[in-house]
Amino acid sequence: MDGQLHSIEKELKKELEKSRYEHTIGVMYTAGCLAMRYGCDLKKAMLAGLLHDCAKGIPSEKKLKMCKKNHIELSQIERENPYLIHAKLGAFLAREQYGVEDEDILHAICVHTTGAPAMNLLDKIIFLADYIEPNRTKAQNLPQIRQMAFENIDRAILKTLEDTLEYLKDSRKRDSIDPITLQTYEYYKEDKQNE
Ligand code: DGI
Ligand code: FE
Ligand code: FE
Repeated sequence: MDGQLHSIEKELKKELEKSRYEHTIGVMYTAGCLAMRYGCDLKKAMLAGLLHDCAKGIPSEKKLKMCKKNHIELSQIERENPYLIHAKLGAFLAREQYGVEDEDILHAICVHTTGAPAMNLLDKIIFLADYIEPNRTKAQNLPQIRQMAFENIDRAILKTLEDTLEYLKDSRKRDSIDPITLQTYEYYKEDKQNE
């Protein structure tokens, strides 16, 4: 295996809880498969998949402190829901701690939780791989979205966003939905209608 991937894997194994580490490896290989399907750079997809949750093990208070110290700007919704911060902070750590300089990889890590309107191919691959990797079991419609991911990536993104919003509306206060998640959903809904 690629030396960089291998050494980061070893580091993450120490940083993350076992189940989170297994999820991370699942995302790395699923991102690799999607990269093969859609003609994306395989190494970049695997590296972004491997590192996407690298900040997940940091306690909320520490995440907030690290963002302050490193001038990482947070939105209101991120301050209220600190678990959302692992995306932005993960991109920062991927650069500072794991030595990744590729801006595409850092961007894909940064937008992996909420998505973003007009995502590039690598962003889409990481967003979806995170949702469908084999260790995921809870989301509704997983078999359908897993198949769709390899047939029509934009349709799979739209379905994932739709289900995530529905889940968030059911389980939390409506105002804890990140406006970026809503904007992303609206963007891909429009996009499908114009097809
Ligand atoms: O870090 P992971 O658990 O692997 O996955 P993730 O980074 O996609 O985070 C998943 C959680 O993020 C899931 O519970 C749904 C939630 N999420 C996605 N969009 C939003 C959101 N949570 C809030 N509060 N607002 C959002 O817009
Ligand atoms: Fe995540
Ligand atoms: Fe994840």
